[in-house]
Amino acid sequence: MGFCVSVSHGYGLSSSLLHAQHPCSPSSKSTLLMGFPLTSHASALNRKGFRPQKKLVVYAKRISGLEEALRIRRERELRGTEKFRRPPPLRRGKVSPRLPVPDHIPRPPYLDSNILPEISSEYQIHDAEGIAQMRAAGELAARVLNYAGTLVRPSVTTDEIDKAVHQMIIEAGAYPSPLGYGGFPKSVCTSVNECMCHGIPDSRQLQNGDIINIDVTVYLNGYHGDTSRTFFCGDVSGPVQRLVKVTEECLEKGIAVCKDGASFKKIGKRISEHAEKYGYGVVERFVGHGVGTVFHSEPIIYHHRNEGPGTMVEGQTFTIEPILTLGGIECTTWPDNWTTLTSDGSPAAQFEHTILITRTGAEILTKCEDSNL
Ligand SMILES: [Co+2]
Repeated sequence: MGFCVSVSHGYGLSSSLLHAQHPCSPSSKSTLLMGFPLTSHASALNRKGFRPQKKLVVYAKRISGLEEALRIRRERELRGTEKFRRPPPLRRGKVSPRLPVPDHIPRPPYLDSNILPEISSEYQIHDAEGIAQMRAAGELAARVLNYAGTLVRPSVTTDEIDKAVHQMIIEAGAYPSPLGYGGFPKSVCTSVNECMCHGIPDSRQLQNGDIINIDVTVYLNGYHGDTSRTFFCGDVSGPVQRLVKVTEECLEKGIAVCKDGASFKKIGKRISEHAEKYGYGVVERFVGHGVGTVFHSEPIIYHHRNEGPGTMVEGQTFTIEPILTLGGIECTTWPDNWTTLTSDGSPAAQFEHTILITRTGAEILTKCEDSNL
């Protein structure tokens, strides 16, 4: 699902530090940096190992020069030779009552509590039967997402998209995984413009020029399939279109390095390299995750440069779900404890697939044959 999980410090995850308890306000960001100093400079320096003080200064200067160039480029894009007009800030609409799920549909185990479940520490590695079930869950999630995308147009509300997604999922005999997860009130996440993830569907009508990420997770026969895409609503400005396109490319490039035995840290390296070419920020706070019979488990998949441990194993399933922004990567969470926006109001885009690791590569389980993806 588009519920990526929120990173705390260290390489592991602690559910007590998930965003519901710790919205990523600027103050919590500083905690993150103290305990988890994997900014692009720090990790670049780590790779080089110890350096004498003088060289370090030179190196830091070079990096800050590069960052400055990237910042100027981003600002130029925001000002826009292509007339990028920032839409009005996102406002919360009215959230309709929770939709019912028929009794015969099996429910995931986390519904009894409004507290976010612990992140399971076990990798999810499947036998042939499990792989068949994962394929089925992934295929349904992809079809639902594709359908949801066809509904995107000016004047449609995100609540209407939620209702349609909910209906399609229960008609397929599956449960919409986000519904009731940690108290989440809806069946899908809809994240518009500067909302980077976990937007709650509501009465807001989509506007011409909006972008919207729709994040679908289904729980089918005991297995979760998790996928999201960012869609255009009407005429989207050139700079924002480019952000969306590059974000999708970043997902593809992250997937391309995956295979049995590959290091997880390669994913973040490859994604960051591509995003940096365009001067886009890669959000660090939200990460990909193991997915299968459990919604969120290890491994934690960082999308930024990192020195995290671990290698991929054949038969393993996890998500990759990078979020890129046209400006800064700091985020702010609304009092609803879910809706997370870029702090500077710049647009954000996200794409996500559930993948299966094979001996020679990765199979995308949430690829929709009907779409271009
Ligand atoms: Co996810």
